[in-house]
Amino acid sequence: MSAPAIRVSDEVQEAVRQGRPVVALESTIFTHGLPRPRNLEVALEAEESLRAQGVVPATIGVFAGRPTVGLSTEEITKLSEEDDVAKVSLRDLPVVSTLGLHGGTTVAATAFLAHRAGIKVFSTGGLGGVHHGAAQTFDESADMTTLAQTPVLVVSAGVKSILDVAATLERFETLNIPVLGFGTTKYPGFYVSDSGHEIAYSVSTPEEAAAVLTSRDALELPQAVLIANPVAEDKQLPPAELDAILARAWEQAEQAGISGNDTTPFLLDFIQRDTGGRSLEVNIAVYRGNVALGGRIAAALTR
Ligand code: PSU
Ligand code: MN
Repeated sequence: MSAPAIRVSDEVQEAVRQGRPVVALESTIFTHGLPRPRNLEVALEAEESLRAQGVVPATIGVFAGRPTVGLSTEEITKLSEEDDVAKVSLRDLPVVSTLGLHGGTTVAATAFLAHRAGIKVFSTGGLGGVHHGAAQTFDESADMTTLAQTPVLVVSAGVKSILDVAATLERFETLNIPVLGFGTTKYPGFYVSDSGHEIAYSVSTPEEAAAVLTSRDALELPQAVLIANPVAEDKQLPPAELDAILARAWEQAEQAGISGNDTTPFLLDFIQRDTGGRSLEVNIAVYRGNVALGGRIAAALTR
C-alpha cells in the first residue's frame, strides 16, 4: 500500500474527529513572506497562542514532498531556515510531491489541504488577489479561484494594497465568495485598517461568523467565507505614507523585471526594506489578530 497523498498529524486527526477547535495556518507566510529569523518566531508564536486558547494549530506545508497538515516544530523550523523551499500554490502540489521538494503553501494550497483534512477555519495574513495591470498581465492569484470551490472560513486582514483592491473585490463577487468585515463594513487594506473600499456585510462576534459558516454548509455551497479583520488604527502604517511606498515598490518590480509568483514576495520584501522594518511590525500585528480571531471562531463553531 502506498502512503496517503496527504499526511495529517495524529493530533490534528484526533481533534477533527472529536470535533474540537482546530485552526489551519499557511506556510508561505514564513517561507516567503517574512524575513529570517522573525519568520520562525512568528510561525511558532501563532501555534502557541492558539494552544493557549485551547485550539489545536495545524500549520500546513509540504515537507520533503509530503503535503502535511500539522507540521511538527522541527519541520516548521527546517522550512523556515532552508533556502530551497518552493512557493506552492494548488497547481504545484502534485509536482513538488513527485519531486520530493520542500514547499511553503499559499492560501490556495493551504485551504485545499485544510479542507481535505476536515478543518473549517484558516487564519492568514493577507490574501492573494488581482495584481495591478492584470488586464494586461493576467496576474491574478489562484487564491481566488481556489477559494471559490473550497468551503473553509478564512480570516485575513483583506488584501494588501500592493494589489488592485477594487478589482479583487469584484472578482470575489463574480466567484460568489462572501466577504464579511469583522465589526466593520470598510474593507481593510492589510497595512491599514481601511482600504477605502466598502463591503456589504459585517459580523460583530465569532458566533455570528460561525453561524454564517453553518448556514453556508446547510445550503451546500462550495465557496469559502472570508472574514476581513482590520488591524487596529493605532497599529496601522500611516495611510498617507503607504501610497508613496507602493509607487516605489511597483516601479522597482517593473525595473527588476519581476513577474509570476515572484511578484508578491518581491513587493513585500521591498516594502519591509523601504519602511526600515516598520511594515514588518504591522504585518506581525495583523497576523496575531487574525490568528486570535480564527481561534475564537473555531471555538464558537464547536459550541
Ligand atoms: N499576502 C501577504 N503575505 C503573503 C502572501 C500574500 O500579505 O505572504 C502569500 C500568501 O501565501 C498568498 C500568496 O496565498 O502570497 C499569493 O501569491 P500569488 O499572488 O503568487 O498567488
Ligand atoms: Mn500571480
